[in-house]
This record gives sequence, C-alpha cells and structure tokens, in this order.
Amino acid sequence: MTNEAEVLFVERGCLGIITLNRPRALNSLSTNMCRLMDETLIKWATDDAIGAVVIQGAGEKAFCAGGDVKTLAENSPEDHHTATEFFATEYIMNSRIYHFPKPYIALLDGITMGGGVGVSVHGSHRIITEKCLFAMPESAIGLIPDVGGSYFMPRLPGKLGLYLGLTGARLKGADILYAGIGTSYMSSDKITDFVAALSKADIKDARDVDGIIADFAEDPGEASLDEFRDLIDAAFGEVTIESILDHLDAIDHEWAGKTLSKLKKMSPISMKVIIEQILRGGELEFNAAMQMEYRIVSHIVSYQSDFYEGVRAVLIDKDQNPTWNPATVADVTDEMVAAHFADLGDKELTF
Ligand code: QUE
Repeated sequence: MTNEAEVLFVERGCLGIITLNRPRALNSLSTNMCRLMDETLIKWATDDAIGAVVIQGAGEKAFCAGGDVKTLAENSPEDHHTATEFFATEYIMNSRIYHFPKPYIALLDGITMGGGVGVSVHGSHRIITEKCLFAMPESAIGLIPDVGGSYFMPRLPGKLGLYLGLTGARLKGADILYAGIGTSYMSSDKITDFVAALSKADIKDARDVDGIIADFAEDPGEASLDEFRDLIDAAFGEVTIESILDHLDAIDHEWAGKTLSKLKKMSPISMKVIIEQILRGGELEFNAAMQMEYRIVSHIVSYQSDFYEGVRAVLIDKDQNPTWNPATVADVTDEMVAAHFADLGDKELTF
C-alpha cells in the first residue's frame, strides 16, 4: 500500500505547484489539505525563489469537486466541531489566496465545484479548458455557495451570481469566461507545455504571466449564456424567492420552465438564506464576507438542518430525493433566515 499525500507541493523553476491529489474523490478538500495549502502559501508569499503559484488537480476528471462534505455530514449536529474546524481552515486558506501577493494561476482542467471554486476564483488567473465544468451546487445539499461566494457572486455581471447560487447551474467553456469566473481559455492538451513555459520564465508580476498566457490562449467561442442574460437578469432581479418563482412561472420559455423545475428541487431554507447572503455580500469587503459565511455554515451544521439530509440524498444514499424541512419556501420564516446570520459570540472567526 502506498500512502500518497492528499496534496503535493513542488517547486519547479520560478513556480510553486500545488497538486490536489485525491483523484478518486474528485480531489475534494479535507481539513488537512486546506491547512497544508495555507502553510505553504504563507511560505511561498515571501520566498524570493517563487515568482508565481500554480494549482492543479490530479487525474483526468476533476480539478476539485468541493469540500469533503460527506465526511462532515457523518457527524451529528451536536458534534459539529469537525465541520466548523473544516470550514474555518478552508476559509482562512481561501482568504490567503485572495490576499496572495504574487500571481496565482489555477488550471481548471476538469470538474470545478464549490470548494474547487474557492481555491481558484480568488487568484489572479483562472485557465479554463474544454474539460472544465463549473458550478456552485450547494443549494442542492442544504448548504450555501460559500468559499467566498458571498464576495464574488454579487460582483458577477448582472444577476448571474444569484442565478448560479440558487440554481447550481453548470457552466462550460465560453460561459465560464463570460461570467468572469475564468480569465483565459486553452485546450487541455496545451496545459503541460503552458506550465513548462511558466516554470522557465522569470515571473515578476501578473503581466509576465499574461504574456505567456497570450502564447497559448485560444478563443473559447460564443457564450450561450448571452442568449439568456435578459431573462436571467429580469427573473433573478426579483427580491424574494417567491417572486423569482412567480416570475419564471409567468414566462412561456423553455429556459424558464427548466430553471423553475431546478429551483423547486432545492432546499427552501437554503434558497432564502442564499438571497440574503448574496445581497449582504455585495456590500462587504472580502474578509467580512468570509466571516459572514462562517456564521451561516456554523449555524447550519449546529442543528438538524437540510445539510445533513441533502448530503444523505445526494452523496450517501444517492436517491436524489431529499425531504426538506421546512418543505416549502412559504414555510420558511424571516426569523429562521435571520438566525443564520447571528454572530457566534466566542466562536467568531476573524481574519
Ligand atoms: C454540493 C456540494 C458538493 C457535491 C455536490 C453538491 C461537494 C462535494 C461533492 C463531491 C465530492 C467528492 C466526490 C463526489 C462529490 O459533491 O462539496 O462525487 O467524489 O465535495 O451538490 O457542495
């Protein structure tokens, strides 16, 4: 039996290379991986030999499918320490990436969801390939689009952030760039040569990286999202989930019907918390947004919430048939939503 590390750190030329190395779990993040990444980023930030950081996923399929939420949901709400410790460690690492003083280049050459977005979107460069599949899918498991979603989602064009956060819509190629989540596109088979070129360069700042990317970048083609932008902005410009659902119901359009049926499968309380989260996050600086997210997820793991049921239905039993509580958006009160934003007293996380 080999006991391969879950995350690898290699220095190659001017690069510090992070490889998420749990391919059979789609490179999903554990507490230990987040801690090791944070420690290494602290070291590389001031190491003169390191000009830039590259992060990639091992294996053919995924960059990173998220956090290891299956493990977290195995514990009971009374015993949520493992879960809050994971989120705290992950968010501190996410913040380290946001504030990282050197180019940080994520190679999104596979599935990139939830936690995988958190280890990429806050960096300076996000390379998209034809294998990238992006989503913030947390409303399907009774969670919220965290890992800095409160900060980056309200800042996406129009109402795309709320649309992506509520529906968990999956994006590919040109649409990921259109949304501002990816910064450049190249085909997957160029990645090896691209990293080799980066490692041989003398990278001083982001413009040096831009120059190398320009040698490899390709046109991702037309963004299909553009066709739906007016519909998205109108529907998700509504202020409540009830009015978003009514709005979609009143439109005679295939996209509206599909979007409505997607939303009807999501956790009602998650959807109401997400609307408040994205609204508040638009007014917050990065670290304050992370502090708010930590409050929300700490509350979610502290009671018998939809998170436990969502992970059971989607990731454990895989019946895709969660029993949400409350069962409908009408049954979710303002007080229930507000409780997710209450401060945590001596358990607050500050950055
Ligand atoms: C929402 C999530 C996650 C998810 C599905 C959701 C998530 C996550 C995974 C995941 C991880 C490893 C696997 C896998 C799925 O799925 O965070 O199949 O091997 O890690 O709807 O937040």
